[in-house]
Amino acid sequence: MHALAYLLLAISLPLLSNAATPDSFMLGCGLGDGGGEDGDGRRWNPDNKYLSGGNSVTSKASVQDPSLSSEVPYMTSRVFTSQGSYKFPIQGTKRYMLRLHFYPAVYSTFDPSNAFFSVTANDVTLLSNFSAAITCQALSQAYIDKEYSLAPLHSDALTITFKPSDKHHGAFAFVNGIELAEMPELFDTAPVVGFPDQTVETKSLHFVTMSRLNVGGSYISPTKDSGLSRIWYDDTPYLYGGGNGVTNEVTADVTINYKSMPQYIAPFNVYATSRSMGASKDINMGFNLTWVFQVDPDSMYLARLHFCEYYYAKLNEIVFKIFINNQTAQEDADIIGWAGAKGVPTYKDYVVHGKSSGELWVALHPAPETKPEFFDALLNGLELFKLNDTDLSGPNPKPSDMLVKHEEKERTFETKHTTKRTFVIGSAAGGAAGFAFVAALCVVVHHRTRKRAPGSSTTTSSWLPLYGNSNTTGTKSGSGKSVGSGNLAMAQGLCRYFSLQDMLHATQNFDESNVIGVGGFGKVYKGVIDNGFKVAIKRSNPQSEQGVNEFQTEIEMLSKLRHKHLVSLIGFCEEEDEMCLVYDYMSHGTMREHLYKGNKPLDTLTWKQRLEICIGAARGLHYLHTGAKYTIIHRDVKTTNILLDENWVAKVSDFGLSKTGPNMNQGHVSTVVKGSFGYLDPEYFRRQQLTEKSDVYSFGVVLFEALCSRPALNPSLPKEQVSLAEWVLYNKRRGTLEDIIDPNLKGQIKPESLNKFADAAEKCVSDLGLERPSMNDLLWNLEFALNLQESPDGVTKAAPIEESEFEEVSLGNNDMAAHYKNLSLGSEHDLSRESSYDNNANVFSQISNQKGR
Ligand SMILES: *[C@@H]1O[C@H](CO)[C@@H](O)[C@H](O)[C@H]1NC(C)=O
Ligand SMILES: *[C@@H]1O[C@H](CO)[C@@H](O)[C@H](O)[C@H]1NC(C)=O
Ligand SMILES: *[C@@H]1O[C@H](CO)[C@@H](O)[C@H](O)[C@H]1NC(C)=O
Ligand SMILES: *[C@@H]1O[C@H](CO)[C@@H](O)[C@H](O)[C@H]1NC(C)=O
Ligand SMILES: *[C@@H]1O[C@H](CO)[C@@H](O)[C@H](O)[C@H]1NC(C)=O
Ligand SMILES: CC(=O)N[C@H]1CO[C@H](CO)[C@@H](O)[C@@H]1O
Repeated sequence: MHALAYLLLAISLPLLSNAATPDSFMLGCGLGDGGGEDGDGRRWNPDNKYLSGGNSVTSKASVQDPSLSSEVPYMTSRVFTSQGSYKFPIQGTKRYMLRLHFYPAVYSTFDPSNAFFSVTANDVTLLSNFSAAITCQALSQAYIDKEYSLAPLHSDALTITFKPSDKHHGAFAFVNGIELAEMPELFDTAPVVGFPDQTVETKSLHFVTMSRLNVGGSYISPTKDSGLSRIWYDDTPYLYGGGNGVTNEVTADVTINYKSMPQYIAPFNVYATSRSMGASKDINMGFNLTWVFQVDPDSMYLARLHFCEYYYAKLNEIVFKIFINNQTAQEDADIIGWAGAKGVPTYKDYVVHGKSSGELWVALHPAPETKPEFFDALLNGLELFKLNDTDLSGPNPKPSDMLVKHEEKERTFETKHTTKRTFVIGSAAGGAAGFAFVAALCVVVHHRTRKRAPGSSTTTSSWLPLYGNSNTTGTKSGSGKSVGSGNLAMAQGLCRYFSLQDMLHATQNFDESNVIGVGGFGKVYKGVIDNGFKVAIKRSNPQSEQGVNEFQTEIEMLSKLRHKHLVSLIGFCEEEDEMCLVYDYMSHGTMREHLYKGNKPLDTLTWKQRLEICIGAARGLHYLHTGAKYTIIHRDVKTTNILLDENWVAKVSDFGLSKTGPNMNQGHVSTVVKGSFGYLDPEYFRRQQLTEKSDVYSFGVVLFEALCSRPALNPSLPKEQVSLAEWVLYNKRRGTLEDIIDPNLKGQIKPESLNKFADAAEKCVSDLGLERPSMNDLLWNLEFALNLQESPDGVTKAAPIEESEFEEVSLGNNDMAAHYKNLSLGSEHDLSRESSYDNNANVFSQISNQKGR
């Protein structure tokens, strides 16, 4: 049956590319003659030529939110004060892709909170009573893009009508950008989940995109799509619980071959990455690999699952079940059976009726009944569309109370200070500023293993089915999960919500024996949730009044930053004045505790392990610096903030953050000096200007620590030796570096590797930020040092990239975060309370010292 589908799709249709086909329009509404170009280099034309009737004005947005991906088309708009339309010539027998872009800013006298309107495309309702402002607020985004796929309209004109609501006084309509393009018919008859005999003819239905995910991979920009300018997002935010499985990437020896399937079904990168359950049969049998989406209640949805297998080549090696909304959609999914061979992409469509809860679940589980060779399940991509023949609209999502409260506070703040609203991320140089500092990231465990080889033990034992038999739902109201209609990506609820009961249970009523650290905000406990999953729980001091709003907002705002080398925030609890943050438990504790104890070097890590840890941490920092469209400066990079999981994978922790009235200048943030002595960038200290190079400096000190196994500052030593950075530089310049490296490493390090490493570390601690390498360059050098260490004769091959190659590509593009409003750092507020010098070091180190005892 699928072969047939492919054949149908294979009928060659013109691929859409930007304005390449005659039936393709990209209008920047309100753009002047000549149009403009967006950040991806795509051309947008003025809209007036297609306007047909209605009272409208064009207006420029009064402020440019820094998170806008580009000025065009968002900064100009067309505002309709009465019903108005655009009219496009189309072919009545073709399917069309329509995207509407909305940036709810103030346009001259028009306040976006008054924009309630409907949009129709001929007779199809796309939006009704739509508020872009409310939708964006609920999603913590600056702008919203809506994507529709319209079935043949049997008309030679498409009229898109904007109509201000008559229920709301002073309502108006606006739009910033319209993309319309003919598209190939991507859809066919699809089976209905739960009704074995039913199918739905989707060719005649209109679609609105709810989600489009590159499972196990990362953001794919419109220009990288296979001709349809779609955006594919990372799937991690949608994963349910801690049972995230493992991600896979196609290896060089496998070629992805589309065979007869047209490329426009999905781009190469979607099929080149996947997520599977892992290598352990027992663990896999115990949980479902699950994604949860917030959708409009009670509608009809099409889920398109994309698959491509690259490890197995035979039938019945992996067979799994697909559940949608807890109903069996497929008993025996065998990718090789569908595709015919490894490396061949394929996809499956399922239609499902949405629940009134507005949640849509997709889950995979091995199918033991078919006696497959391996018990695993796999997914490469997932698209979710809402279908209807007349009405695709849905209610506005409801912003959570905490966001609303927060914004009110912000507004008061703004009028007082007339500074632009931004949020601040920086490191928790100390816990002193309360929860705002530690709320950090809500990173769902993102575990990337390169290979899913049969029987391989590279997958970890910690992939317990976190939610398998959990009591908590993770979706309680109050956790900020209130997403409504057809937003293209950003579902909320990346963090799991825990009840106080859960926390009490996990920590045996906050038993003192479970305390593994103490910080300014309170204590850190070891805990166990879900029958055995270990976590670290930071509990606010119940007396502390600080940071309630910050705590909440930061979780909401920042929860989408995630990376294999950043410590994961699993969730939080807020109940009866208790606030807790639940982190992934790092069973090997801090990097520091494996390097030295007191002032005594420890012989726990080999040179290679140290290099790998440094490389991991460097990746984490690189991601912070470049992974989002803004730069996140950690501000407190040190060996106690680099934690190690059970596989010795390094993860950067303690992204403290604070919200404040910032002083953003070009490329730096001027702020109160924070950080830990011994690691502090002298330039930052002198000029009080923070750049990402300050992190590079601190990281240079971390590298020295890895090499010498001694603290960054040791006041008990003779004066010239107190500062590790100075002492290393002094010795390096004298050629006596060998004398001060950890004696345990002597004879272990190849000289080439040592030289490369030491040179790189030395550059990091250059006096001037400009002379320090970027995290990316540093990463390259560290990998090179590792390569030199590992190559048998000291002769090196090309620099090892493998994993990083892929991450590199994705990093610059991880746009999740780019949808947030700007982030910055520093606060006068912090000043009084901040004291993060090393006399407090034990306090600070304990914060992250999640020792496993
Ligand atoms: C599926 O089952 C889980 C656990 O029983 C439940 O929490 C969830 O709400 C169900 N999902 C749907 C969409 O019904
Ligand atoms: C997986 O999901 C299905 C459908 O909701 C459910 O019946 C099954 O019990 C789940 N399995 C596990 C191990 O959670
Ligand atoms: C289409 O939308 C209308 C209005 O929301 C609804 O009544 C109808 O049931 C929907 N049709 C399908 C097939 O979901
Ligand atoms: C329009 O949307 C707003 C905000 O979601 C809601 O409060 C209002 O009741 C809606 N009006 C209508 C007529 O549906
Ligand atoms: C589930 O929750 C109930 C009530 O909250 C509690 O009594 C029970 O012990 C919990 N079960 C588990 C396995 O945590
Ligand atoms: C801290 C930060 O990333 N600020 C950014 C805010 O947005 C502007 C405009 O995009 C950037 O230039 C800043 O770097």
